[in-house]
Amino acid sequence: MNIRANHLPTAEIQALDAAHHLHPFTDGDLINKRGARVITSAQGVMIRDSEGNEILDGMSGLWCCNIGHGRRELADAAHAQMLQLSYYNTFFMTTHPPVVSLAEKIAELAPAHMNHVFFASGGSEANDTNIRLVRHYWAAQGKPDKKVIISRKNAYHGSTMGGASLGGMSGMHAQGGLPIPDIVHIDQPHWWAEGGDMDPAEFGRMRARKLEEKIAELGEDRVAAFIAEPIQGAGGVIIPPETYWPEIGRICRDHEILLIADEVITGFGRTGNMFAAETFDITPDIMTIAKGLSSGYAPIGGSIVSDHVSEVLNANGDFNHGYTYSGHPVASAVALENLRIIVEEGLVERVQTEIGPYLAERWGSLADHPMVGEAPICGMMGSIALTPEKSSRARFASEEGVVGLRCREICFQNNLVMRHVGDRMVIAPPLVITKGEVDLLVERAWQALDATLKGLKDDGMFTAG
Ligand code: PXG
Repeated sequence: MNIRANHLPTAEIQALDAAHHLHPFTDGDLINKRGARVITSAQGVMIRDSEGNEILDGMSGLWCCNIGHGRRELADAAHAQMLQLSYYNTFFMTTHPPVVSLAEKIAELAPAHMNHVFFASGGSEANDTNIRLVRHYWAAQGKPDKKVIISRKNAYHGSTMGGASLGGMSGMHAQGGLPIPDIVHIDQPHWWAEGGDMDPAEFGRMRARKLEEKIAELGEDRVAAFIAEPIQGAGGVIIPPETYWPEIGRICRDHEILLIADEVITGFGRTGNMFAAETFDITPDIMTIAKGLSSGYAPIGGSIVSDHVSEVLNANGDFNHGYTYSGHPVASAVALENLRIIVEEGLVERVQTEIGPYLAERWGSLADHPMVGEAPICGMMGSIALTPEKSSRARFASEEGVVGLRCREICFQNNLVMRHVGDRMVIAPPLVITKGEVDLLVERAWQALDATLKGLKDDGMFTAG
């Protein structure tokens, strides 16, 4: 790997970071005392820190680097586009070639009934667009009261006021006066944690019907849309029972509710199809995209909308909404090159037929570990539930997340990035990971589980709560 020594000594970077940089989702006092881990370069599925450690990136950065790190073609695309047209906007009757090509390509890859894209700089902004868009859609058809959006507890839809309101994370709602009005949350389809003695299929149907109950409670005339991730990502890679999505689809159709599939994580090959809508046979009216759209090489996201939605939008004057960077030319050119690589290198088929099944088999073997309750996986996103007692799916006596955090720290020391969500560990490696790298990932995960278990036993913490 060609690594340039382009940085100050680690301690100096950490001191500057502590002095001037506020981090997302981080305890500021803790990071400043301990010093941030400094990542200096990356190639393929490996990231490298300022101390020269080579770490396997089991999270594709933050669920985004689908084609792997460090591809020259994307750097070349950005370079060429910056020289040609570094910036121009898409407001007020203008457009430019890269955004047009990108929109055309996305329409080609999306389900047949979805042919228009409204661009944003990331997933949160795109979901803010969706809130305004679905309300405008119904208002334009004479139904201004049809504006409530139903989402789910433990969903993640971003960090803006709108995105975090759509999300169902109580810790986020607790800060900043959220959720904003007319967004409500129903229970999630998380069988392992909440299914009790119920059969998973029955539980899936029951949780889907929570949507129908909520629509009945509010009145159909007040509900604009339902939003959900096909697989909850930040919520812990929760793969719903297979009865869930068909029932959700029926309910949205029966009650004339728009269905927004938030594909920010699941899009662009992660589940073994271009979109998880295909994997779960969902027919969305809107899909949120970001992350894998550019594999994280440039900030870009958007909302793909179905033909009947775009027709209403286009027939009703100005949509008074947009971002300076909606369809940014450099981000568009980078995304287009990323999609070329995903398509021409057959990465989606690779996930479906080759590396996905291999990862599933190897990841599934972690379920044999004495501390693992389940190890579900779909394509290139998987999770493991940590438990002190497999048979009863028990939680630990310690506060939720304490064990998961310990395991994450041990993973990092063992040169593996695996994220924790409470006491669940999650992975979403780049789609280009090789079989040898999958073996390494699973080997390091197993070692980290062993070390976590030993530490818990030594500290008397391997007990159910
Ligand atoms: N929707 C979904 C489903 C996401 O996963 C967003 C929207 C927001 O996208 P932006 O680009 O605005 O971040 C996301 C983002 C985590 C984590 O800790 C997950 C995300 C972002 C940050 C952290 O798992 N997902």
